[in-house]
Parts: sequence; structure tokens; C-alpha cells
Amino acid sequence: MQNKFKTFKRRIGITGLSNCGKTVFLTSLINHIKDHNPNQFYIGNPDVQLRNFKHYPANQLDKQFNYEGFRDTLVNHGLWPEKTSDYTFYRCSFERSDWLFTNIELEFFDFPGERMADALMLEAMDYRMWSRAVLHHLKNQTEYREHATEFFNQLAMDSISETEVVHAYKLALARLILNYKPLITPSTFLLGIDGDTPEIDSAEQIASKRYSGLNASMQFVPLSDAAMKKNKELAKTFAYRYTAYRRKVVLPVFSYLKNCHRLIVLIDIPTLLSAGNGMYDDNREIIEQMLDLLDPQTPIMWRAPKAMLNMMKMLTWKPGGITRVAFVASKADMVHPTDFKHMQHLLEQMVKHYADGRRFFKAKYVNCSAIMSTEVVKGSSHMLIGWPVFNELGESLQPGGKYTMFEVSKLPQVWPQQWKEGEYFFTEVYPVIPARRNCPPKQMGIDHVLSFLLDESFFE
Ligand SMILES: Nc1nc2c(ncn2[C@@H]2O[C@H](COP(=O)(O)OP(=O)(O)O)[C@@H](O)[C@H]2O)c(=O)[nH]1
Ligand SMILES: [Mg+2]
Repeated sequence: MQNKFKTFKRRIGITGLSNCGKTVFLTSLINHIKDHNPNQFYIGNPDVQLRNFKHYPANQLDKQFNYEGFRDTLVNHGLWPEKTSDYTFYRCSFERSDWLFTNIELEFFDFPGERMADALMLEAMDYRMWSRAVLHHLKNQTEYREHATEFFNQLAMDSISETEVVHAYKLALARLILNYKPLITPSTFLLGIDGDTPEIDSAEQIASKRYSGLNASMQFVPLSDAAMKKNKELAKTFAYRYTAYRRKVVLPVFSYLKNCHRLIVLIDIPTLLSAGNGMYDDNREIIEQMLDLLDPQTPIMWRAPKAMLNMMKMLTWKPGGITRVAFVASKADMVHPTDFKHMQHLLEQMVKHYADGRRFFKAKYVNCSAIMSTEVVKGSSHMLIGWPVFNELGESLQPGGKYTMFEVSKLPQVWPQQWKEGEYFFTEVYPVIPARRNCPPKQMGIDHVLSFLLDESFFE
């Protein structure tokens, strides 16, 4: 590191809905950078080697990405990593053999897409504006409205009871979760700051166990203008709790995100197909909202002065602003390889039209499997082999059991106009990962993503 003249320092956000594979993706990526084997992980061309890896503590000490712990869980327990925190950081430096004068330093920021549902709380949005926007959304979309009848009845009352209105709102949120609709706010109801998610249960049970706010005594829900007028004290209380939530949960994630230079957006196509079109719609909306929010309204051409500035003070962080986005179809090993082409098409159909209309970043579309955990059955186009997590009866199986053959759905060529939960089926498997610590797992596509993100034109 000492004998290089400059450092390529970039912040990279990794996002996607909870459970789409962010933690596994980053664990595998770090493993491949750290213990690089050019035969398994191409950067630019097969001769390029990554070396001199160093790990540094990230700025927020309580939000470190626990790479060693996650890898240990994978190898020694044969399990996928546990959820620990809603967002984390990982910072490292390394060199690539074809960059003679430049060292690389990256900070990864892994954060859940669900937080985008709180984007309404940004940009000078106060409690009243947030309430209006949420109620508008709830009222005008049938899939949302039908779950919120009791809540709207509560709002129409002359004197609103805090307990009842909070419970009615939470009941609506719980029903949305049970219908795979992740676009709900306050988003901690679905994904807590410790990374916790609700257990699958009745809507009543979920509503009584989760909070619509920071904690049990800091809950708030949206109130209509009329309801605020009639219930001034309650509106004041909710406004106070809203502000505390915004400061603690929303601002840290969004302000860091605005300073990122690259973004990796993971889209879990097997889960979207299994869950039905409601989840697809929400996931797309979440991605679009995020990119709208990140749009600096500055076409790439106008970034030249910034680029000059950056070249002059070569060792500081480049000014924030996302210039490259990798859209990743994750868990590709859950579909049959004969469907990889369709998988990539589905990914592009979902976001390309939107991304093409945004000129502030370059986009790439990649199928990825962070840890290839299945193999194909010779001669078949719909059978895979792996260690299933459940048997046909839905009972849990232990890791390290029998390698089993199972059938998976064929992917459609285009997203159907509508589809129901369970129409498509993919089998969850345990990870297959080498025990030797400097031997990274078999991957697909992550190297393309890293190559794309390390590349940069003058105007970026
Ligand atoms: N087959 C397969 N499953 C994966 C892969 N990556 C993630 N998964 C599955 O997706 C689950 C969630 O992954 P995780 O990285 O924790 O998701 P996060 O919530 O987005 O961080 C894991 O428990 C695995 O079941 C992969 O590369 N292949
Ligand atoms: Mg995670």
C-alpha cells in the first residue's frame, strides 16, 4: 500500500428486500477478494490478481459487518448467516496487479430495501405531510385499502383512542405483510433495527407483538387532517414520536446512502415468483423510489469539474453520488441453468426501462449466485441436486444430510400479467462451502459485478 501513489476509494451500497441475499453476497465477495483465485474470480482478464487484502474497522463500530462470524456459521454449522442488524459496514483495502500506481479502498454498506418505505419521511417531510402521503397511498390502492378498513373507521371517530387506532393501523400492516407487501411505514414494523422480522402468525398476533415506531411507548400512526383537528393532543404526541423515529432510523441510512458511489441492487427472482405479483409490484416501487431519491439531477457530463477536483486531491474520498448501479438477480443456483437466460430477461424487464430513463448512472444486469449450492441432474431441464432445508411435507431437515434430487419450476420468458402465491416453486437449500478458510465458495456473477464497480470513466 505504501508504494502506491493514489487510492481508489469508493463507497458501495448493497440493497434489496430482507432475505434477498445481501449478507451472503457480501460474505462471498469479501472471501473472494481476500483469498483471490483468478481461476475462479475474473477481474478484467484472467491474469489479474487481487492481493494485499487488509480489513479496517468501519466508522460506526456498533454496525460492523461480521464477516468472520458469517463465514464461520456457513462453514462450521452448515447454516446461512443469522440476521443481526438492519444495516452494517465493511471496510477493506487491496491491490489489483494491473493497477500499478493505485491502491483500492472500499467501504461496503449493506442496508435493507424495506427502509425505502420510510423515504416519505425525508426531505423536509413533517408528520402532517407524512400522514397525508401514507393515507393517500392506503386509500388509493385496492390491495392496501382492503386491509385498512378498521383503521379508516377509527380515524372517522370524533374522539380517537390511542391504543385502538395504533392497533387498527398495525393490524392493517400485519395483513399487508401476510400478503407479501413490504412497502409499509414505519418500516421497523416489518424489519426492526436489530434485523428482526415478524414470525409468521395471525395478523392479530403480529400486530400485538410488533411496534409502529421506535418501541412500545413511542408508537405513532398517520392521522388525517380532520382527525388531527379533533384530537390535538394525540396529534402532538404522534408528531413528537415521528420526529424521534425519523432521526434514529431514517436519517442515518439515507444520509450515508447519498454519499455512496456505487449501488448493488439485489432482486430475488425465485422469491418474487413464489410470492405472487403483489410483492413484485412493491419491490419495483421500492427500487424506483430509491433511485429517484439518489438522482442528483446532474447529468454525467456535468460531473467533469467534480472529477477534476477529485484528481487534484487524490487521497480523499470522492464526492458522493452514485454513478454505477449493478442490478443483480440473486440466488441463481435455485433455478435450473437452462433458465439463466430467462432469469436475466426477467431482471431486465423489471428495471431496465426505468433505469434507462435515468441518466445519472450506468447500469449492468447480472445473474449471481453468491454460494452455488446446487448441481444439475444430467439430462434433465428441471431437476437439481442439493441439501434441501425442508422435505416435501414442509418439515425441517438438518444440514449436512443426504444430497437430494428435487424439481424446480421453469421460469417464464416474461413476467406474467398476474400470478398467485405458490404458482412457482423453488427449493431452499443449505449452503455448500469449503471448510478451508482461504478457499472461497463456488460463485457465479459476483466477479462481473466487482469488475463493473471498479471501472470508472473520467466523467463519473
Ligand atoms: N441457494 C442459494 N440461497 C441463497 C444464496 N444467498 C442467499 N440465499 C438464501 O437466502 C437467505 C437470505 O440470505 P441473506 O444474505 O441473509 O439475506 P439478507 O437478508 O438480504 O441479508 C439465506 O438464508 C439463504 O437461504 C445463494 O447464493 N444461493
Ligand atoms: Mg442481511
